[in-house]
Amino acid sequence: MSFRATTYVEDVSPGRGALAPRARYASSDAKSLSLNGSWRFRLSPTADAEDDSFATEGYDPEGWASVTVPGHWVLQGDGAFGAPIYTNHLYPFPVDPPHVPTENPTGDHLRRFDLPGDWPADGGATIRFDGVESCARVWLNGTELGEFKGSRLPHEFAVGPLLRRAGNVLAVRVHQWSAGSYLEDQDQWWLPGIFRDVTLLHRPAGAVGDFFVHSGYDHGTGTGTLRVDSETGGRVTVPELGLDLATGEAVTVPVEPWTAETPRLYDGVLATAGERVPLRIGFRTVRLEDGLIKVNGRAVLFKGVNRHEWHPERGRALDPATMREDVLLMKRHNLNAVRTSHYPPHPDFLDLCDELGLWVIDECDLETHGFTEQGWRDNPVDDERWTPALLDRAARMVERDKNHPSVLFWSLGNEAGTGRGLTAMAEWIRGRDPDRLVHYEGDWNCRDTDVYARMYAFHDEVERIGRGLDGGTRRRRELPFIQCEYAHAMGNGPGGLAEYQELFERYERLQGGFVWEWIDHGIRHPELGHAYGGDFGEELHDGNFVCDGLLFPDRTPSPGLVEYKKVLEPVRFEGDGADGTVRVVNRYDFADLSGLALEWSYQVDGETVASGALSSPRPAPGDAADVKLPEPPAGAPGGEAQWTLRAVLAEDTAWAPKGHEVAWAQLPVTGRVRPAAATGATPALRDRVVRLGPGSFDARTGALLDIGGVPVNGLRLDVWRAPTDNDEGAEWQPDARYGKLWRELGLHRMRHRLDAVETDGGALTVRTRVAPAAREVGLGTVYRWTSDGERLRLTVSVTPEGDWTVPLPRLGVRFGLAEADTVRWFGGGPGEAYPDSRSASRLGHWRSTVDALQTPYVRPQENGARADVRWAELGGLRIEGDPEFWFGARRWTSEQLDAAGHATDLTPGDTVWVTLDHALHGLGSQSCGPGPLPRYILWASPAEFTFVFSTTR
Ligand code: IPT
Repeated sequence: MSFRATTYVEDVSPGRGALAPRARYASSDAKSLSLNGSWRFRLSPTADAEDDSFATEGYDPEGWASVTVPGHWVLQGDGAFGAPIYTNHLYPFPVDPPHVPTENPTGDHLRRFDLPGDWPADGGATIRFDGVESCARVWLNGTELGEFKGSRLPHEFAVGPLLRRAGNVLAVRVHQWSAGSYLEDQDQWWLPGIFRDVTLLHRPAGAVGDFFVHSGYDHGTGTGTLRVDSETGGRVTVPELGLDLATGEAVTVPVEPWTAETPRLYDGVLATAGERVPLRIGFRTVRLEDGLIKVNGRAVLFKGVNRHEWHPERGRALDPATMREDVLLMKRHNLNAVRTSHYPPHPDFLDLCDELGLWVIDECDLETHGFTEQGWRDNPVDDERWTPALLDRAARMVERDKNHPSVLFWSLGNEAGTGRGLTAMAEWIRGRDPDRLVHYEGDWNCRDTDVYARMYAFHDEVERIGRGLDGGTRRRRELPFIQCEYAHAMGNGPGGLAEYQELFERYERLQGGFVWEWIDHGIRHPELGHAYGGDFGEELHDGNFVCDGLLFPDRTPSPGLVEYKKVLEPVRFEGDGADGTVRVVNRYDFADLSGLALEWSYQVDGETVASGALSSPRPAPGDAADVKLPEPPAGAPGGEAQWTLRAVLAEDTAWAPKGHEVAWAQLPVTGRVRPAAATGATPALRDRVVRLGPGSFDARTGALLDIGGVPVNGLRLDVWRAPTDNDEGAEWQPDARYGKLWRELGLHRMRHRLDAVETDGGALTVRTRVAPAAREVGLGTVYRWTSDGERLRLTVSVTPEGDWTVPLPRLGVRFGLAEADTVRWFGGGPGEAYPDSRSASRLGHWRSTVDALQTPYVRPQENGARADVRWAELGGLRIEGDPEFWFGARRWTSEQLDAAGHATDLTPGDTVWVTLDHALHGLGSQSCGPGPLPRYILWASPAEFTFVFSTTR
């Protein structure tokens, strides 16, 4: 019998022929054969273009290409197999469910395999597909096995009688678009293909089928209760606990509990007549109690992130090393939770979460966001015809992942509106697994959920929710709150993390949040560096909205992740450096501080002059201990002094080596030493040049020419920055979007009018007005230069004129240097900082190159500022600030940075452009959340700031 492709492709049912879903496990003794590797491949433009003959026995795939499985064909073949498409929520095809376009790229895949010599002759076998996007039809040795949808969910087929010793051929036809695509409208690249493992599994007679490990923890008695339900019976042993019990039988014994902070696993074995299966048992109980999410009796605070699976070359086909790297990076950055946005991850990822310790919200592969364009009309989640498909998805997730202690929540999906189908999913899940909680954000009435979840709620609303003043249904009022997405990490940002964390810590009802998102989905590209939406000629796309992660596509942590790590620190040092006492606060939910070594050091002007171990009592979770600091080292030089306190790992752990820094703080002892005045010299005019100490100036324009022979180009007031994604803001934002308003006002094309150059007594004074064409607003700007003969001092006075209703991007000066490579500074570092993202900036003596000061945001934008700089040296100049300033240096101008679309558009010029800023506008996260909080908005107001220049050569 044969099918017209469209009958199953556009069928709303989940599929046909697959086995019932079951737990995922790796057998100790049953054989398996990976079918990953090189497969023969033929791409057709439509679902029915080619007949099914490729699946018949003896078919010769002569002339076919090859692809690597797991993989996405659009990311292979150098463009020969089509291209990726990026849309946020728009369906890239006409919305007419369940129909899909005639242009439906279809990949026929063939894989020959022989059984290994030791493959047993008896028993059965299955073939498991861990992920195929979006719809597949499967044949083995000419016999059709069935077809399925549900891209990021496993599907298994019984193949026993069809298998041969040698010359097996597995044929898989994969369609990019199917009815399933309507359920998979996540904000990500559309990437067809067999992108997760394909495995042949031997099923010995009497093998384990499905099983469910129940392993709760009673914090009152310190005991765990183990019961393993198995459809095929068998015995369970846990040698470490001396347990040997039948499946279905429950025992209670003293145990150490599993938590994300203390991921204690007990090895066990489930043995049936035909198979032994290793178990990794974590005892823990999660409950909604007193309006709080409690694990093992304690309320937890989620320090989380949303993780899409991403690799810049392989897309969502992740290798084990990359998955491990993700978990290690999360642990090393003080994260304790992950939401698997927006689909169940590769199953190995959850093993890593169990082993290394992360709380997990496991999310179903479901999003119908594009229906928002039509007011959610015809939304599949509210249409009974689709309910079987939704239930199938829920079951495939729960059954596969139910034995992971790390999973606390089942999430129904993301951005799918509301509807009966979601309720049906929640009901099925509760029936199957009453021991976990249900999450879904899309229904603010919380009809089906155990937590009130929101995304991108602004700080003030989060505070209202924390105080219980947000109203809502009775159900909602009884529930704890999490931000399942917040702090949109697109481009430079997010700003405002510290303020969110303060709220989460202050109000019990607020149980934390999950930053959006883990990694930029940039695709490695030979000409562009990393590609984003539109770079493959898509007719509809959402640009670089797909690059909104805490990691760059190559997994380098962005400054946003460094900031988040600081904000999440599980140990706080609070106190007064001058007074010499410090309070050590344990902010873990479960762990004591015995795994950490505490250290102190003492710096003068950024140089460490003494250090040692800090002996401190080890406060219990939630407690604090007061510790006396040592006496400041005798004979320390005078200068700006501070204590630095650190908590580092005392021993190697599974996720970081001994010495890894977990937390730190700096406590000032004495204030900063301000630069001495530089006055006394008198300006002298010769040959149209004014000389003042080491400086020379054009006598007519007052422009600075050089300092002690170091040419200085175009020093002047600067207010422009290349707008960040968060400056630009999302179109739907209700509040002012300053990036747009700045450009409308013309802040990127300020004109500098010279009003006067005066030499009076000991100063050269240059009076100007800085303003954009067509507007009445301006900045009266006076540059006053003085010198003591050695050093040259500039005081800039700025007086806003007119009605400034829009803040300034920055306020400072910029100038060009002909040569500069190494930069040294005393101030905040080592990384970039902005007013509302500066927690991780630590005061010290730093050194970098100009190139290394740049932060490589996938779409170039303002970056690289260093905070609190006392002095900086580069290109033969030393610059001291009074007050401290924001420092930046780059080989292109802000205007060039602004014009660039990709990193490769930036070509270094001959000049290093230096910015010395008195103030910067905050970052916020308006690309999908709030703009900067009011205190970080840089309103134009009268300002005066000073720099003292000297030469270092
Ligand atoms: C929210 C989505 O859940 C997420 O997938 C992603 O698109 C994120 O926004 C933005 O990057 S939905 C948004 C309309 C709040």
